Amino acid sequence: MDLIPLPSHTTTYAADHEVFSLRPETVLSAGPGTEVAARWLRDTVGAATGLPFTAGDHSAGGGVVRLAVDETVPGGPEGYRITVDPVGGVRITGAGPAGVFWGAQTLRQLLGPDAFRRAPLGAREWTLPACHLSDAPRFGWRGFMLDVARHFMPKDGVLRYLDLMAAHKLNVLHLHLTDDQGWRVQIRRHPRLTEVGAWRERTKVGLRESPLWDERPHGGYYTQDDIREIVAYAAARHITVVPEIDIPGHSQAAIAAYPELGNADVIDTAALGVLTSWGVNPNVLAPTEDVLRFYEEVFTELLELFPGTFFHIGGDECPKEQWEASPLAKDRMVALDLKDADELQSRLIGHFDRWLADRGRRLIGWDEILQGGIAEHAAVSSWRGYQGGITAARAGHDVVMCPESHVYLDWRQSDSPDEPVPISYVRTLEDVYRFEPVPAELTPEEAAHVIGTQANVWTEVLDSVRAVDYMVFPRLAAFAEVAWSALGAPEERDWPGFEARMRSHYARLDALGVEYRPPGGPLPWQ
Ligand code: TNX
Repeated sequence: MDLIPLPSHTTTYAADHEVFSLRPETVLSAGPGTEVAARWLRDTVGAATGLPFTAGDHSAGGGVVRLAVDETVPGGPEGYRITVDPVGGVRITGAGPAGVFWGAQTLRQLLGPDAFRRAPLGAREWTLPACHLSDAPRFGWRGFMLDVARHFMPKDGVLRYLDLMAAHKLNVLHLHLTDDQGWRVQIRRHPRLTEVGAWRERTKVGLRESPLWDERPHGGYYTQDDIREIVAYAAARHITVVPEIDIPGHSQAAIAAYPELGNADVIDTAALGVLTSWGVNPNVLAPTEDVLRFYEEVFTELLELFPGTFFHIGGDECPKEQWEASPLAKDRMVALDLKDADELQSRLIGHFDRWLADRGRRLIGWDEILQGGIAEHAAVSSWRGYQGGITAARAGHDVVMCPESHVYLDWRQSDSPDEPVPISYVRTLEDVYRFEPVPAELTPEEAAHVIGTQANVWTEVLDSVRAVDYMVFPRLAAFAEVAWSALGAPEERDWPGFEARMRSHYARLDALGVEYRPPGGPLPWQ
């Protein structure tokens, strides 16, 4: 069966290798609350198998695939059970609609790799092993962050990544929509953000000599309708999209579009273009009321597009030199009785924390938002190791653990000189498999604030879907298992067992068209 992620609760199988055969006459009985899962099964597994999955409660001899919500299924709203009976058919029961959907994902894995294609290879029998399986996730936030700012990923690529996330039972797509090098979402009130901010001249893609080194212009953005489509496509897979608008650092693309957003009393902001190099950048937003109003207008449009609770405001890597040199910023610090620029940043984040809370949303930011005092309702993405997350959890704030030490998927996968993207330290598939999101030093009450975990892929050197695939897979499969399954302490984990299951999983990824890093090392053209 080789399921990935590993079902976290008891699994029992019939010993005698009996199977249930899905047939054209097999009907799909979808109870209340199972519409999303039913549609996905019909559209996706239906396309791969050629089976019609006709709606109905009884079948003349073809058996039934029954979907139902039953709140007594254990493990929280995403828990589910599957029973495959050789005669009667399949029953997927979820504690809530999402549970049924994750059960449908498991069902596709039980059908074998060709169930992951978009059309049947030919007529064949589709069988499921007789089994009983019960499963539920460890974490409620199982995230994947895609940096679409450094290199734009066209809409189709994002939709495909939502499919890939669903196949791995990941449920939060964090879209890093803005950075120094690009602004990637249309804002009606401030059109220059994309007219100017979405395009840049000649950028070096490689960090040093690499096949990806190039100096082409680059650009692209999502219209508001594109975003509506992405969000709806995600919802049809029980995935929430969390937008990130990075402030007050990583904002040069916005300043290039509207120079008044920058520290015009210190530098000539009108001379700034969209940034064409990488790294931490001193050209940050001015900490003024006008800038707050501008971003309230931006966020107002985005709240209409993104219905999820969390809204990510970045907050990372904001050098304070310009604020320290700026008479305007200094006046503000004096007026507000602040002792330093960190407190000024904390004020700015605090403003949006309250602004979002007033609108029924919650702010999340990178762990730098702890500096100068963390805002009242804020949650933290802990990226500079575990420490930010530990501090936040101890102070009663929710945390998503995504330490660069383990789950930065832009980091190289081996020390081979043939690795196509030779950045930072080696993080192997096994390193990711042994990643533990909850630090041992937290008490159970503190640990309850670790609401989940996330793998992040930054795209400075990844300029295509192929390049992203290579860095993300197979490591995202290991991450998905860490996020979903109760695997125990890192040193106790069954790495050989995971590797063995991965052999079947590579066949699924092949059928999905994922260009993962092969276990034997990079291919000559990668
Ligand atoms: C740090 S992680 C960053 C990103 C870079 C990344 C490269 C974080 C919040 N900031 O801007 O892309 O390192 O690995």
